[in-house]
Amino acid sequence: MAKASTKRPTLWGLHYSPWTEKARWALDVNEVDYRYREHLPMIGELPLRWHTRSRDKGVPASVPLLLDEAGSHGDSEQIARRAELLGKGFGLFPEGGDATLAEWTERAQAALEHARALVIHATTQSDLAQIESLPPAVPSLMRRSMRGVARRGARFLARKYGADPSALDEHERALQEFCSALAKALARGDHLIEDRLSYADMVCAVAVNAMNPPAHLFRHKPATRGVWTREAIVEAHPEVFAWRDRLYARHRGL
Ligand SMILES: N[C@@H](CCC(=O)N[C@@H](CS)C(=O)NCC(=O)O)C(=O)O
Repeated sequence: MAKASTKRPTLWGLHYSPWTEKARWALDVNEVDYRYREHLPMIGELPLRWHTRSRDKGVPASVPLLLDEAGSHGDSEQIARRAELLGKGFGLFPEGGDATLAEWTERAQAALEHARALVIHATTQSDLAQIESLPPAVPSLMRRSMRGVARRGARFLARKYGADPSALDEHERALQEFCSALAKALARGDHLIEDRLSYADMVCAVAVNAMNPPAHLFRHKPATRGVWTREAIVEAHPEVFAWRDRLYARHRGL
């Protein structure tokens, strides 16, 4: 049972974003009762900046963003730690696991940034993915003519996060290296710290999602699934994707 709270927390996120997924997963395993709200890049930028106005200089306003009685928590790891306090205290940050956790958090964050650059590049090249990314409220007759809005959204994110969509080989190589290192670490067992699910497993699994989304994502958006899929990496590291699927089946109910 989640601990009682006077105000129900609200999580703002992007449902397909791996960063949002880290926060949701941590809130869910902790059985925190929260409301979810979908952020719209570009359009939601100003309110997002306002809610995260206490962030450090130079840090972009981003989701996931958790608003609760203690204030705003604007970073996925901060939210996961908060989830441990708000909820049942699952134990995502085991004592003695700090060094391993810091190492994988850093590697997974770098992998996510490389993956984001590739997704943005692929999105700008795919008319269909741009159409699929428009909000469902846009009527079908208008979707094709409005795909430029989605393309502007992708370029906006590239500028905001400093993604370099021209260094395609470098991004791909970095992702291959991340998967090789992860496969090596997982050869000892399914968990990176002790023999149980921790935040280190979560950050790596969501980084893997950014190279090949789990089955429940983009089910009816084949072009979007395509821009998020790195075929060569999926072929080179089937064990890593099989691990992600096992983790999701056992610990995410998906
Ligand atoms: N430090 C943040 C980074 C999150 C992040 O990069 N979020 C991006 C995901 S693409 C985002 O908010 N994009 C939407 C926007 O900037 O409007 C965390 O780990 O939570």
